[in-house]
Amino acid sequence: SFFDEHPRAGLATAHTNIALVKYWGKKDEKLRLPFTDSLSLTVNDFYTTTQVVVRDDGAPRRFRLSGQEVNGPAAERVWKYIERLQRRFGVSGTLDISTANHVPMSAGLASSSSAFAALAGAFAAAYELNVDREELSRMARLGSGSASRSVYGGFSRWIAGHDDATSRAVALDENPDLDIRLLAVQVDVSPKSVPSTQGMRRVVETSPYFPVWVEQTSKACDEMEKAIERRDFTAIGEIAQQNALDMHALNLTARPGFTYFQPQTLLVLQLVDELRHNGVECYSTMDAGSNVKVLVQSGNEARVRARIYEVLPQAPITSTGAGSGLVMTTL
Ligand code: 2P0
Repeated sequence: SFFDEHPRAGLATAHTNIALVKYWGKKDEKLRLPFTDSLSLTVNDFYTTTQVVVRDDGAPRRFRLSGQEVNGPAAERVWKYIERLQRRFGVSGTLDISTANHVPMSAGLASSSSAFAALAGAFAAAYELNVDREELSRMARLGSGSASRSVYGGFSRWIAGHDDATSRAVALDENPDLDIRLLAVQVDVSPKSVPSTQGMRRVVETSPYFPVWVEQTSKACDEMEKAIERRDFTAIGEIAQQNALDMHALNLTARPGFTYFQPQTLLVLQLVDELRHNGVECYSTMDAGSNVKVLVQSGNEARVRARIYEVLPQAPITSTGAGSGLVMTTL
């Protein structure tokens, strides 16, 4: 019948998340078990949609990004990940994967969190796996650590755990009743100097300050969770900004030290502090790159944008709010 011939297929959409308390260091690289919990906000405007088709007609496997076939290291990472999931769930078949990232280049945001969450979701939908969201989070984690948190909307917390079964994210507040916006300020377009996997490995292996980072970040997670419960924007911003500064300070203490800062990065960080001191409440955070994300409430967004534009008119600014979790469909 048509249904027997029709290949199994799954479709999923996941949004990018921005860590408010960062994941920066793996205890186990293969299983992607982190040293600490981390906590993030899933955003609305940046997302990945992925379709997985399972074929058994002898056609070669294929991975397309925005319609273009991808080969090389990026594709290898995807296929290694897929083979791992197939072994884990005891399923087989040649896959045809097509994916589209709706993450504007101008936002300067990494898309691996939405990419691996969407891929995990599309895989589960294609094979009609009977998995709950914590299991989907574990599956996403194996692709990219931060992807574990993109299974959920709003605020979520990745519980470090101690093995594959216990390391997964949980939802804290998927639909927060809190005015919070995120402005992504792109100060530099060049690819990041140190890929995050390598950067975190270097601090784990060489920084004498790494144990302090672990201790401070664990504390920051607990404080951040309470701040979210109280809907306390000020505390959320203060904790997020300090944790990002801690992470970037840690990188300088690796042997050899490294930094994601570019000259204009500092300029934006200073502008955010200046705005806040002048009564326009906003906070900065940064990931494994030179771009700055600004946390602000909607009433202050225009003032923040205007000031950054005044000083850095060439820096694109993209803004977004809280977004929803992984959505998946079996086709
Ligand atoms: C985070 N970042 O919590 C941190 C903060 C960047 C800085 O997770 O090695 O792509 O694939 O597990 O998730 C970026 O690293 O790393 C990241 P892998 P991932 O969002």
